[in-house]
Amino acid sequence: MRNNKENVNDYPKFAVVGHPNKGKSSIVSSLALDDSVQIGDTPGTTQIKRGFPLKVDGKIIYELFDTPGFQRARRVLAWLNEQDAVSADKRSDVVREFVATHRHDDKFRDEIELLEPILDGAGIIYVVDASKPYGPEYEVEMEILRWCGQPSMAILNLIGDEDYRDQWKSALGHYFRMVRTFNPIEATFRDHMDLLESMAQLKEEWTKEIKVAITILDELHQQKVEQTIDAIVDNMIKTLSLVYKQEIKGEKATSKEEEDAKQGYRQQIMEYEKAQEKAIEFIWNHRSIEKIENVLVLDEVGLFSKESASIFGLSQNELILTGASAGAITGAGVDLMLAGHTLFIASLVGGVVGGVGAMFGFNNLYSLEILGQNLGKRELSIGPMKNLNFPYILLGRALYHASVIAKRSHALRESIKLEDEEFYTEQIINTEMRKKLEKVHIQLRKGEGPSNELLDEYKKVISRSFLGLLRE
Ligand SMILES: Nc1nc2c(ncn2[C@@H]2O[C@H](COP(=O)(O)OP(=O)(O)OP(=O)(O)O)[C@@H](O)[C@H]2O)c(=O)[nH]1
Ligand SMILES: [Mg+2]
Repeated sequence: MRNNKENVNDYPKFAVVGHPNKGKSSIVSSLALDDSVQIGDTPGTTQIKRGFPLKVDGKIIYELFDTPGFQRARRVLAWLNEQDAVSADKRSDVVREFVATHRHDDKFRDEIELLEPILDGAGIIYVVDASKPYGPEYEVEMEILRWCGQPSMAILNLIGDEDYRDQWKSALGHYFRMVRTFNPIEATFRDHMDLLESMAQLKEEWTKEIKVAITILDELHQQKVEQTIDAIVDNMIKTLSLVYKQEIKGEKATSKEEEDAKQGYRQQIMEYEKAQEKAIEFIWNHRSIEKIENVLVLDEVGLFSKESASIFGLSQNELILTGASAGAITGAGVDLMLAGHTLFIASLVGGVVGGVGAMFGFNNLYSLEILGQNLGKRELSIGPMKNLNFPYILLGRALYHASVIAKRSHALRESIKLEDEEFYTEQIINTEMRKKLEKVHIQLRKGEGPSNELLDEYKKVISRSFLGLLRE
């Protein structure tokens, strides 16, 4: 009986099939935006079929079946050919009979797994590695697929550096109406949508639904971008306005208490950043990313070296100007601020240079105060951060992380490296953009909340920068 309450049966389904180790699972992973699909270098990674539905707002828009590769294609085809000659429209029944007859035969386990979703109505996506030469052994597989009588297309995946696509195209053209190149590792959002356009042509009944899916995915992508910007802006505000308080026992803070408070402050900033990254990974459906060094240690000398006096093109002169307009730095403070690159790192590295921070006026960077003298309870208060470069460091890290995540194919299993010095020195925020951002930073440094109007402008600037990075 049809279930018309949910779209249980009606969404398009595709079985991704082919020889072992040709990138079938990688294609499923990238098209289903699902990083839980098992991918591996050894043939036979996928042992059983599994459906990966792509859900948007709880509704399935299409489903991809990951399947094991053909193992005994020749014997299957021999069996099919041994049956009494049947007309083309009955051939899928013969395949069905093959599956029924051999269901418990371990020899054909892989073939049965891969044929089942097709016999249940899935369209066929046949995957080949076109960086290897074509060979007639693939014809047996394609012939079996032809017996299934389902709409089908071939995908040329280039796993290695060679390119035998022309050979493959002439051969595949005999078996498939459509042959497309798709690289699951490097595929961009656009490539994904283009492939869907092709898939929409496979079966008339699915055309409309896949076109709708494309629209839904476009909107979803837009939504993800907006959510990402929100996450970044929220974190900027939270971090830049952070005031960390810690109770002290005596009249004055001991150096240990001061160190603890600084440590607590740093820790909080790092935790905020980690939470932001998690939130952004979640937005983009990356659930199990491994990251190499991801903590806001700010101890990479290269990042703040004198050679790169600017971050985001912030020249020393501009730094002074920004400082003056911020009203935060005066007189001797300017020198202090310019030394800030190294000083800031020094103060964050802790241990070794704990004293250096104090010597050069740690207070000027963090504003370390003792509060509540009269209440019998004394607190050390650190923040908001006064260092003028800090917002740009924070923003640079956030934009870099977010753009890597947003562009990342779900088929990629490599861990990501988040330390890319090059990135920070790039002009991803120009002077005009920076002026707008600075209006908000100034207020946050003063411990004030920015107006909605300023905040809107702030979001727009960050959004422009992020969209630029996505296009790169
Ligand atoms: N560089 C590169 N590597 C790829 C590409 N597609 C797949 N691979 C790699 O090729 C190997 C096999 O990929 P899978 O997606 O597991 O292949 P499969 O066809 O599902 O393999 P089985 O399940 O064993 O049949 C993995 O190491 C992938 O990372 C690609 O387009 N480029
Ligand atoms: Mg696989």
